[in-house]
Amino acid sequence: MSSPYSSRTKRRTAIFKRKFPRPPAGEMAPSLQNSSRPPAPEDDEEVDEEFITNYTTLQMASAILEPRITDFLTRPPIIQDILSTKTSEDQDDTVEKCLEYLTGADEDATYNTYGVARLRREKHIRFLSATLNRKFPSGFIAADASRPWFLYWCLSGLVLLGADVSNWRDGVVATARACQNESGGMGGGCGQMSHLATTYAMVLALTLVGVDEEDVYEVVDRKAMWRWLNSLKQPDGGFQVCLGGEEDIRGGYCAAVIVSLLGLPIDLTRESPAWNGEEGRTLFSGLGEYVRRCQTFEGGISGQPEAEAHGAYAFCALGCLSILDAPERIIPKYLDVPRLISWLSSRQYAPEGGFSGRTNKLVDGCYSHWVGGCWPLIEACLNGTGKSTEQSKLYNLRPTAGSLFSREALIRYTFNCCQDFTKKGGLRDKPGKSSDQYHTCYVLSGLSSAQHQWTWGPSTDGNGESTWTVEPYMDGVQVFEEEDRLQPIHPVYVIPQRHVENVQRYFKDRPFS
Ligand code: FPP
Ligand code: K
Ligand code: ZN
Repeated sequence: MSSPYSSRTKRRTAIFKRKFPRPPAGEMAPSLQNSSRPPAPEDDEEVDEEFITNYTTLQMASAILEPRITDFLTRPPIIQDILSTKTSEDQDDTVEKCLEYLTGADEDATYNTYGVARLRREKHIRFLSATLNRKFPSGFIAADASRPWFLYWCLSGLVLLGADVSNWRDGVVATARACQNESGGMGGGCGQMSHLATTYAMVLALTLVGVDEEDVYEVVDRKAMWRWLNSLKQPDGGFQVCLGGEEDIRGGYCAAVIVSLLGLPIDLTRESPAWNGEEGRTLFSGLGEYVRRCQTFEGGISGQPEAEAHGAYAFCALGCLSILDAPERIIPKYLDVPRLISWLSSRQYAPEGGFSGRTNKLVDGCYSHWVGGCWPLIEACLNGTGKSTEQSKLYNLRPTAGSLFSREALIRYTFNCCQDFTKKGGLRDKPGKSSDQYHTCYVLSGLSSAQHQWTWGPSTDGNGESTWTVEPYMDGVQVFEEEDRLQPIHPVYVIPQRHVENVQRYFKDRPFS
């Protein structure tokens, strides 16, 4: 039977051979440097096999000292689905486009000897700074409900890139003041209704600029915030994202972040919809159970019970649980970890190297964080101290040996496919899409996570508590340049650890009035 893909596959192989002359699988790969590529034939030109063979021999001679690149990152997938649909066509187009970039298609990029494009650090810094400094034209009216988000995305991206953000401090405080409502929480803009997502983003933005100037934290009306959170807490354990709005797992994660950073009490007020007369119920009662109800038949996590599993919600679920208790205790208590790992693993695609957000959809750079950011939390669950819980025994959960995902593949996707190499800068979903602040933030967060090793283990204070520590990830071949390593960010709060600890310390014993 002839496959509907055969002509397409032939074309791909031809493109591939001329772009990427290389010895058979298992041997050394040739250099991917711009300078060492053969001149590309025109699109309809026959591929000259003899030329390719000679060239390959030449390349092999010069490639002996170079590490090989795993085949699955340089060729179309070996197994193709025979059924052709819009979905499979989009997937094929994405593979083809990504292969071009993975093998050095961008004329404006500079590649290292591993074929990895260099980080355009200064350009990305300029892209994000320009957003913060700019007055937006009327076309941006829809973004008026996302002011705190733009602040968080830009400041977080800048901090990841190692830039100083202190000069935006006053602007952030002024925006926080304008977005905050007397009834508690922050809206997306001045005079807008408070929402958990925008409050979360605003609190993170404040912690990003407040680390060396703690007065900044005082802009938050904590008492009103606590009352407002109480009004959103639902009898089934979850949170509405705004008064009368939808209840979903974003609400649970954002509420847990806000409470734990601002040191709010978890007491439940009698006015809360969740109050049922039972003493001892708190803002966190039933939240683990709510998260459990979001795990789907696929093993992934949906926004609400009975919906479709999506990577963004997997991160919310794991982040939320990791705030409520130690990952090794609470994650296996509420989630079927093996099935979640299986689903998360299925999100990384080859040869693209990036992650998709859900089954049968395309890779997208923002999932480098939403999916990629799940791995340190899963590792903490598997490797954490005192892990002999009932669930971990039941599932025979064992410490990990090495990474649970391909860091190299994600790193190649990020540097080669997600950077905008024009003078605009910034990072993007995938080749062909334009860069934006949201993708710049989360592509960088995911890259940072792939470049570091976070460990959850006994604190060196010897106080018997566990804590997060971080080191640069150094195992195996490092395909990116050391200069292109980003700053680490906390795996639960997605801001630097120093900022998390500073705001928590500030509010720890502060009177709550
Ligand atoms: C689908 O978009 C996207 C979703 C179903 C979830 C989006 C949620 C977040 C990005 C994060 C929320 C988290 C917090 C903390 C507020 P799509 O259909 O355009 O993309 P896809 O094809 O990749 O699924
Ligand atoms: K998407
Ligand atoms: Zn995206």
